Amino acid sequence: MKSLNVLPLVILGTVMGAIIGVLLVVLRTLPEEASAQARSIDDLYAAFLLFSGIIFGIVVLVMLVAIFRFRARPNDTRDGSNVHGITWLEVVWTVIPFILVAAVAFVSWPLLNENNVSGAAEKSGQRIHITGYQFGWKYTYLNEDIGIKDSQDLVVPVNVPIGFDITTMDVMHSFWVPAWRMQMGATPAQTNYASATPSKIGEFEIVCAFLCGVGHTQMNSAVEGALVTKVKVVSQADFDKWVADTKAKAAAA
Ligand SMILES: [Cu+2]
Repeated sequence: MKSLNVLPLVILGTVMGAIIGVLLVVLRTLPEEASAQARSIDDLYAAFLLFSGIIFGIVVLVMLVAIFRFRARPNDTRDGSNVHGITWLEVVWTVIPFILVAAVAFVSWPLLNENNVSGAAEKSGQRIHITGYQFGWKYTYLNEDIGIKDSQDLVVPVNVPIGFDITTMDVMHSFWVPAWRMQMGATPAQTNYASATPSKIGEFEIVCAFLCGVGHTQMNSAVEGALVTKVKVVSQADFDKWVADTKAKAAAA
């Protein structure tokens, strides 16, 4: 029976995969980083890309060589031998993915905790309730001194931690601000929490990240004619002015 010498393939696959990984890290075209948390998320993403590239290199190289080496020759109509379980191999292919997935969790969990600024938002930032619906978002500002309800626009002050409570009136949606590297599902009959500290003044896309029905594309502010508007990050003075104007308009109506 033919065999395959796997070790050199693993070494070559690691090198090729590392090159692919580095290329992906260098060439990646992520949106600008517009929150205090974005940098650390991107660094983690780059590490995972490199890691995934290496696994990809090994798996694909071993697979391609095996496909070539064990291919059926013309006129060879024999069946393959009937292999019925190789315990050590099954243990290996269970333990290795377990270790990999656990390692990913071990590095992600502390970072997600560190990036959670809900507590700071509660003390000295803004708290905003987001309600998703088919097909848009409504924002209610929970800080008592603000009291804006069901706004169609999301305006927030720069460099202030913002805590979001997210829910939905109908189906599942997912509130995503790519430039903040923040995404959280909106689940019916449940409140989910997310937070971010916007670090750049400007307008940034808001995208619904779950396919939520025929109007799903309308929940992406990057789509022309979309109902959802971009989030506006402004200075504290401009934010105060927006709050005063919005309240005056509501009072007049
Ligand atoms: Cu949606």
